[in-house]
Amino acid sequence: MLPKLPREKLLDLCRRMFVIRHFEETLVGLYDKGVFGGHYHLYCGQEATGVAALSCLRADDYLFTTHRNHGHLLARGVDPKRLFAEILGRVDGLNKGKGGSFHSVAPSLGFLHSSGVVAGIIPLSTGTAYASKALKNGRLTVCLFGDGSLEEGAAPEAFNHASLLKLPVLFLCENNGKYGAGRATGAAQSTTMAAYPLTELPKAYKVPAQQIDGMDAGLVHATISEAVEKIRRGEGPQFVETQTVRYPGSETNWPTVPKPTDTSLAWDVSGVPEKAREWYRSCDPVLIYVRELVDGKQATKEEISAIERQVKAEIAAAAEFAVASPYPKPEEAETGYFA
Ligand SMILES: Cc1ncc(C[n+]2csc(CCOP(=O)(O)OP(=O)(O)O)c2C)c(N)n1
Repeated sequence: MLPKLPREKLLDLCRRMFVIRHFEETLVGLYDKGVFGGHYHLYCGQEATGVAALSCLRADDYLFTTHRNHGHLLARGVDPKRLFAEILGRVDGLNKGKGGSFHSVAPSLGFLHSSGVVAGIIPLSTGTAYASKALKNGRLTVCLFGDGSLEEGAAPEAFNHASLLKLPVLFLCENNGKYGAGRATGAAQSTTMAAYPLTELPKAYKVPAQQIDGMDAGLVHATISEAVEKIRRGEGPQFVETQTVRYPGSETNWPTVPKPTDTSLAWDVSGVPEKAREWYRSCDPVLIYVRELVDGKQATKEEISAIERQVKAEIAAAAEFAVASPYPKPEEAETGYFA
């Protein structure tokens, strides 16, 4: 369903989803051409969660994210030029090219840390929530992590503290394992987590928890808005698990693009490789959203294509900017770090 928002806002969410999708598909192309090295992770397939959830926050709220961070940074408004440059290790990057894909941060937008250590951010988010409560500054913390984090001891420890102290923190678990390999159909994690459904874990610590469809932007928006309101009212931490299906191009460690995304795929997938067609037809959250906008008479196909064309041009220019940006100077190798 569509979020209950004015048309302008609905179209802005659409634009942000396109930014993430085209940014990452372009990134795969840069990697394939050997423009940068190292491992990176795609957020494709989770856009309806990131974009809809982050649209419910205030500009001064804190955010923490993981290795799958590009989508969160872009959804919050990071300049694609600076993020490309960061991932490519260039001096114009968000963090002067020293953080790379895994550790890109944007403190001015609330992102104090993104971590490749699974679950590492969960206690940190509880820390900022504790500080906000002590300072009475009204700032909420949102901690975005994958389902794998719940297998780490840091998660229950943080839930316990957040619950006892009624801290203003939203634990947002993006479970991209629905129908994943080696998992019972529709029942991901039943083989790796004794606490199943995953919401049982936070509930054991009296953190209210719910599981929702993460490909439904309207449902994500409604659920997160309500959770955020409860936290701001002082009711303490909330936990939401959004379920998504992995982008077909992320099935191996080295991402590929089955077919570059285009609005036209919302209605015709005949040009897509057979094994990815079903994903574009029924799982792709960007295409689901595009179909909902048109069916709900909020935009015409042409209007959406025009937004997409503008985003594609912006992303192409951003990639060009990053490729032209120099590497940091060797004498700067030891600056800008802390340990
Ligand atoms: C503490 C720790 N243990 C193991 C790893 C290796 N590792 C990297 S990604 C990953 C899986 C993470 O799964 P999930 O949190 O569900 O995120 P996803 O990549 O599926 O989005 C693991 C185990 C790590 N980075 N940190």
